[in-house]
Amino acid sequence: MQIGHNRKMTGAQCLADMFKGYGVTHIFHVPAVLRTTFAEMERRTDIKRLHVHGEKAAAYMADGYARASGRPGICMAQVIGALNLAAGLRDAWLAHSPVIAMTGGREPKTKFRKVYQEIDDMPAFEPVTKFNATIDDVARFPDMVRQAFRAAVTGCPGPVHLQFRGNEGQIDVEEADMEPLVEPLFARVPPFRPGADEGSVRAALKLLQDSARPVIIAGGGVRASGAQRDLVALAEALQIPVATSLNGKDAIAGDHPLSVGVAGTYSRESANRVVNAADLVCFIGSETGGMTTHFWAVPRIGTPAIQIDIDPEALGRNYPLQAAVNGDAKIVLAQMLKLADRSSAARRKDWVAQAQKTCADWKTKYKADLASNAVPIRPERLCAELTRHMPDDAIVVVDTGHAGMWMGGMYDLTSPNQSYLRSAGHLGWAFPAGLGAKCACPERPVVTFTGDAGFWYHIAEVETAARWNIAAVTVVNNNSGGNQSKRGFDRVYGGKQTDQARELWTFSKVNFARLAEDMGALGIRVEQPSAFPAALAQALASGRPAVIDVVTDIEALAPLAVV
Ligand SMILES: Cc1ncc(C[n+]2csc(CCOP(=O)(O)OP(=O)(O)O)c2C)c(N)n1
Ligand SMILES: [Mg+2]
Repeated sequence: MQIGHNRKMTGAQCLADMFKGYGVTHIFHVPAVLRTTFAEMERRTDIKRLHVHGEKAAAYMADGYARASGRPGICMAQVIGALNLAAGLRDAWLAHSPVIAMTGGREPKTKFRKVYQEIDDMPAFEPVTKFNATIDDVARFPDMVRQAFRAAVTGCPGPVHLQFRGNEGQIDVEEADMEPLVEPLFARVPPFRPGADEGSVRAALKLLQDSARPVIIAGGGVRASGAQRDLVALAEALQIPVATSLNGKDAIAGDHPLSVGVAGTYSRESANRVVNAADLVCFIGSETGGMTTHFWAVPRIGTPAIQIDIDPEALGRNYPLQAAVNGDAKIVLAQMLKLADRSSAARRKDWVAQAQKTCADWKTKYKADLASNAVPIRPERLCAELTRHMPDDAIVVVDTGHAGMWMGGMYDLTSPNQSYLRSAGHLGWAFPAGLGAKCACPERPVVTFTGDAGFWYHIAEVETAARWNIAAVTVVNNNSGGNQSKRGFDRVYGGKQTDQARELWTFSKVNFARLAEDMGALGIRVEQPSAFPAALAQALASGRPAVIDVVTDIEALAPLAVV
């Protein structure tokens, strides 16, 4: 690109200036990669360069950073760590999170000659990136970095990968005439807010207004668009119950009278019952994937459906549509609200009462578990305590497996200011992602919920959190095993496991509070349910990274999805 302000500079200087221009505040990496760039960053910027204990954790931190802030998260690895980094992009890919991964690569002069530590890494990045490119000439730094940011945040966001020539990206020492121009438009999600064609908006609205039993299923696209309040405003205006996907859990507070909970597999019974009793389903910013729909049983294929999405290819993928609306969720919801016929809400009075009764029935069914004083602690009680004591502006970060099931089903957000980020399937994602979220939003409390198996994955990053004083609070649901696996092993052993079978899913009992203390964090062990609120308050007030090790019941199994 000819832009007229070129000057001779090194790739390292150019890249450091571009990071600064895009507002990058943190880079998560395992050395040695782009060393000269790191030296230039130190001279030219205030960017924090977090040296962490593994490339996968670096990618998860960048992912948590990106999901919490909407700004691309940056992670880096040298050539030998590249596929560890690629593995860490898989969750970002599944969750549409704008992560930019940078790796060292190959020299044209020596490739295919069995260079130490080297393989062709590029194919491994293909399935987990929107844009996967090599930089072989230093003069390409400016346009390729701009393209990386542009690709990461536009349309449906997602990860990108840039491979720099040289196993450690030594191309950054070379000089060229360059302009470190940045495009602030592409420094965050969403860069554009396209409105929808008015005909499609009117068609969707008419279907909702005419319907007696509609339900909205709000997905992560609502968060990406910052459309939570617009969604609630439309639901209130037309009196439509709102279920969410697990990824979209923070689209509406759990205590809102129209909220019915998370639908799908890691879900709440009331949400699935309401969705399956609906005569019209309106998906907003949702992939309509297997997790959200319990593998297309909630709602059943054939249920009349409407879909609103920024990505035209998502429209109608799994449910034939009566109306397809392509646009940014916030703008489309505003368009709908402007045209909405509020008088049609009266038509849905009985339906809303039915949905609220379904929610009340759920609460009655789980009342005893949510209030249980049992020791070891019941996870339901832990979730209820988190609902009661979560700060108003917290970012809640949740792992997968039982952690996703317990928190998806039993925990409620109580304020529109709270955010909820969840693993898109990878065990071990939440702890480093929570650290990344805290780096992105240091002024907000971050509370991560993980099982012990999930915490073990990246436990070394407690030391990173202590070294950089990343004051995220991590709650470990510690049952000394991966007990989500229990049901599956019960099944294969014909209902009753042998003693040996437990070797396949249990661990030794470890006190994570003590380990955390040894690594320089605050560690608190909780064995009585009544002790949890004070532990959480102490952890949040400490201003230090904190691990609350909660000893829970290994026999407690999360309820399965109802159809
Ligand atoms: C990368 C990865 N590997 C394996 C799994 C399968 N998996 C899901 S939950 C789980 C065990 C979870 O154990 P823990 O975190 O202790 O939670 P618990 O079920 O005990 O509450 C496993 C192995 C996964 N989701 N991700
Ligand atoms: Mg466990």
